Amino acid sequence: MSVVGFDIGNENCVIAAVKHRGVDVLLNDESKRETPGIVCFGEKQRLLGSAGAASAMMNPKSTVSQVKKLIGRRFREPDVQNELKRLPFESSESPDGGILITLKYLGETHTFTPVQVMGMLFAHLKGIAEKNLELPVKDCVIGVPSYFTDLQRREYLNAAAIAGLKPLKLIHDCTATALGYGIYKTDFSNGGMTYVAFVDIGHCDTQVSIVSFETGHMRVLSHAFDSSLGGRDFDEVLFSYFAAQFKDQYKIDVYSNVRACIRLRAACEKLKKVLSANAEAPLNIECLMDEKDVKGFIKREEFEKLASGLLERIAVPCKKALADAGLHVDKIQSVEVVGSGSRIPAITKLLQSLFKREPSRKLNASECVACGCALQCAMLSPVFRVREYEVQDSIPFSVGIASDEGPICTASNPNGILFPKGQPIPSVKVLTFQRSSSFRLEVFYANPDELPVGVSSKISCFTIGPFQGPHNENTRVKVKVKLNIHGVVTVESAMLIGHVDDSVTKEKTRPGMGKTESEGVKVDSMDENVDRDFKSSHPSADGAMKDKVSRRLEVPVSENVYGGMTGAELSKAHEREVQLAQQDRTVEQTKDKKNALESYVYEMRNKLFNTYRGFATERERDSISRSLQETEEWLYEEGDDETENTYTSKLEDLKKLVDPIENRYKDGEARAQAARDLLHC
Ligand code: ATP
Ligand code: K
Ligand code: MG
Repeated sequence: MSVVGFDIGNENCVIAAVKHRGVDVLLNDESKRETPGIVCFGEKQRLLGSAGAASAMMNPKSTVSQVKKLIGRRFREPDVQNELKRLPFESSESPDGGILITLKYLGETHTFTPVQVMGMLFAHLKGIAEKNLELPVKDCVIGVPSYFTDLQRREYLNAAAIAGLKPLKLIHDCTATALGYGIYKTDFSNGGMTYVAFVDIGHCDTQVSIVSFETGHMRVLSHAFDSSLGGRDFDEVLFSYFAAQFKDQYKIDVYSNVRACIRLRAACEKLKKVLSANAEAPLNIECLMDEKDVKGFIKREEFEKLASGLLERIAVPCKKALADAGLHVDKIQSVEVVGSGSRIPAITKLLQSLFKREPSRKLNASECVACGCALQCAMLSPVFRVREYEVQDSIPFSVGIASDEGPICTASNPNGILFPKGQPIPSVKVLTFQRSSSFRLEVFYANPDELPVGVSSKISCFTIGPFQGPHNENTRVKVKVKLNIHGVVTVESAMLIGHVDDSVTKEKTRPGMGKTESEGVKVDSMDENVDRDFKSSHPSADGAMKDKVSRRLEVPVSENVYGGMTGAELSKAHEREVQLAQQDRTVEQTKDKKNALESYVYEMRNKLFNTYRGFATERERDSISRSLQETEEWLYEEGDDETENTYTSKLEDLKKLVDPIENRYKDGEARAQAARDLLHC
């Protein structure tokens, strides 16, 4: 079984795998270490990754990128609207408020959700990994931004399921990076505890985490982020600058032309990269629009001035991460900068003055997340032995819970917050209710200020029941709420405890619930954290049940995730992906068969007049030669776009003609060899 880590970037995806001798980054079909996160619906088949990127310009309206920015989000969020404005494909609102992507494919109009497109991308990356490892790939760990909501995490898991992957864990990007950093770390000078700041600047986002390291152990102290600040915003600054300049200078409005926009953006990204290594850079685009060639030029200084607002924004999550970790900047022993968006020299300067030390670039900026994911996967997989290392991560958003009677406030969580910001992942809390019939629990983000702007604070709703409690004040329902390994909130179980009337429901006794779970999840001590629904009318005293026969009855739980997929929708999406993949495979196989026929024609024509010359009569040669010629012409005309079977049977027909001659040649060769052997005896 293979052990794989995926870093799904907005721009670049990286795949890593643990092999016997460490962690390797896997190469894609173009032998590249990074694969663009692009799905392009081509004329006959889908083109994914590098192939997708290569045809994006030809086919902008059928090319989907930045799907990570769209997954698990609402169509009407202002941020989503901004995003969609830049993306050339058609989009609309789904009946449940999500996003639908509409495009033409194989002559028909198709609609996909971001989850489906992400599923395609996952399937592509899975394929690359399988080809590399020559093994099926299923178990994996996938990196997610720390600011991903419950829904976004669930949608990632759905996309993975569509692709046939089984994530053992969704891990925060910076946590993965920190794991790769910490697991090999041996130098713990200052009293055994080291604090490190990880700053990851990608294409679309900036994430900062403060992590403490000790021997055999790391703990994430804080996560902070700007979910809409990354390398592309620096491209955008250049884009606006040149768009304005070209309007004056060349009288062209690039904003009015989709293709011109794409080309200028791409040129600005290149220019930005050149400016990372040079003090000035030129910009030349031939025939940008209205048949005009454009020329521009900018100095690094000028660029930094234009980008000063963005640079200031990078400081915000850095300061917040420090404040949330409760650490003064002097305590930070190292600032590890990753993500290719951070390669701008002005960013290094800014981080240096902020953290009062030179940022370190020891880690591989583009590969560290994927490698950390692969390591984590190996640690979770039963088939790999990895050194004992404890990773303690936490959520950056406070999760609240309310019942249909109102917020559930307890002594330990007076504000109705179940999992406060900083809560370790995974965690379980047990709530106790006195109810006699089914009830609902509403899970939500308790502090909207912690969320990215415009993100809904509604998460999910769980129905506990139906059950019929006996009308007995000592009967309680214990609900285990879990913040699971992916950072998703679920209700793990609900139990009816007390005097149970056997006629009401079938009984299922369970040995006493232990304090620790088999999966190694820490359950909050029951005594301290049996959080009681204070609003219930008869709070029962602890231990009231002890002398009596206590019975436990499992109560059904159903969940409704706002904006999420149902099981039926998920299996339909999976089927659709299987179908689309089959279609792609057919196109590939047809291409292969066509190529095989074409090469056979060339090879045989050559052999007929050389190697096989002496083994065919003139008549045979003429007739075969004619057939080869006809096939060649057919291939260029009506046979250009035929089915796999047609190419195969054409090839067989030709072989029937050529085989006798080939056999004669082989016989001749064999006889000659035998004669030679005889001579040598
Ligand atoms: P995200 O983390 O936002 O999902 P990602 O992981 O795909 O995205 P990265 O690959 O880390 O992002 O970074 C891509 C960004 O880095 C792009 O905006 C790209 O222009 C920028 N970039 C790459 N090389 C350089 C360079 N030499 N100088 C400046 N920027 C660069
Ligand atoms: K990346
Ligand atoms: Mg990234």
